Amino acid sequence: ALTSKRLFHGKPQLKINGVVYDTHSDFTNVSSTILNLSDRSLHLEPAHPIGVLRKQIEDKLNSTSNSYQYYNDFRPVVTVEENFDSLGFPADHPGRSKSDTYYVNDKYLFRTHTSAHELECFGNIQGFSPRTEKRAPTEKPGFLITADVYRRDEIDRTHYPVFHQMEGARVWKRSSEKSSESHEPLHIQKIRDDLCKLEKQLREESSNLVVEDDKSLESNPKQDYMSDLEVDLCSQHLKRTIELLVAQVFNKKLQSMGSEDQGAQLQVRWIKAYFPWTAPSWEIEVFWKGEWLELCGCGLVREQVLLNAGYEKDSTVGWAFGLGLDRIAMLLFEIPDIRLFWTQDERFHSQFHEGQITRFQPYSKYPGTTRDVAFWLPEQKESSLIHENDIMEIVREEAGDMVESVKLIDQFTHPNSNKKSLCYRINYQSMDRNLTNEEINKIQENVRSQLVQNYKVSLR
Ligand code: FA5
Ligand code: MG
Repeated sequence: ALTSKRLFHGKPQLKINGVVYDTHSDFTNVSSTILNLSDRSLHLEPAHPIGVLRKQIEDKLNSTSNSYQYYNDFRPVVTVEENFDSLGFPADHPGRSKSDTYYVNDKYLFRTHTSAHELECFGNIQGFSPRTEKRAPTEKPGFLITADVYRRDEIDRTHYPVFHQMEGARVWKRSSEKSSESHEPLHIQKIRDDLCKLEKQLREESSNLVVEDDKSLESNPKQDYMSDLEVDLCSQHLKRTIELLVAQVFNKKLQSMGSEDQGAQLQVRWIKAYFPWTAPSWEIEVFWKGEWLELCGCGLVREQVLLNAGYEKDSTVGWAFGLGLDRIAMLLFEIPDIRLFWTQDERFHSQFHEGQITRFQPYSKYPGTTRDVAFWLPEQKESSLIHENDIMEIVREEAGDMVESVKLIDQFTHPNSNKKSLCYRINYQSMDRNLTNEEINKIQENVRSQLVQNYKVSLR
């Protein structure tokens, strides 16, 4: 995969958010694009669509019970341990690969999800953190973490190498003491009470919500340490919490869309899923403009994660979710291209205000231009070292936000030589200004020569 010698000019170290890291030329695959994006913190800007959405969800989730501690300033570089190992990712999980993840070196990476901070925040609830040792316990039995996350990926209007997630979690300490009213253990009574409040709020505020649930635990097994009743109550609390936030966000949008959609149903469905650190697990999808849109993964936290965070065996049950913010914000604010979140153009920023969901008025659609690049891959052994994300990375590095999309438009294998040819179409278009043919030609030339230099392809 791509080595970044060129990007660091042979520097053995890299300074990120004030911390110095050693790099390894054969391991580091962080690009300067990523470095430049890593100190933006869009989710902290009160009038930025991502910031507005974050605040709205935080306020909503804390409106029922004020149970969630906020964490909004975790830095993006974490350890491989935090991002993967502590959550039980197997050694050969594809998410760990260098084609998917930005590594600073073999110990540090740009977090690929906000779950990387679960361990620390679970620890904080009871005043123990694996990194900071003892500290004062937070008063709250839950938390919400919002942060930028990084993934090497394709390039188009809905994919960007940095996006935003909100992690939510909630725990209940088990008790053997029984409630005098219900004769059930106190924590069961507590989960029931919490659930009751949520259900009431959902009924009052979101009577148009239609939920297709999947409660079957077949091929989505519960953990042995939890009772059937605990699994049932915690799962319901998790699902109602997410439904409440989804309903609030999407109903606000329905209302702002005017009278014809008033009273329209809001359809969501639960689908079983798999995550190494939750069991059982689900994803929620919402039906929006004729399509099912995936919003969030979640599940009941595996006890091993709680044990890793310093909890006593059998002491605690709880849930966690990870919600993607960018796609929701695009739909709410009617933002047609994910790159717009990152623009510095005042014509974008002046349109948005704290606490308000307003419709984006495109200021202009500047004309775009396309260029194709076609090449023969090198011999078998070496061609397997090129991942499509590496090609995306080269274009991203040369064109920055002037690239709208990159698509494979043709591939074939020569019948005699057995050599493989690929052709990519690069769509150049700026959100902010007109591009000249000259500058595009120059960028395209750089893309071509970087492909040759890094991957030994033969241009056609
Ligand atoms: C995760 O990242 C898990 N950490 C979620 C989780 C947390 C599960 C806690 C269990 C417990 P996933 O890769 O599916 O899962 O991403 C979660 C959400 O982030 C998705 O549902 C989607 O809304 C959003 N998302 C994922 N990839 C992208 C992308 N490339 N661009 C924009 N949003 C994305
Ligand atoms: Mg997913």
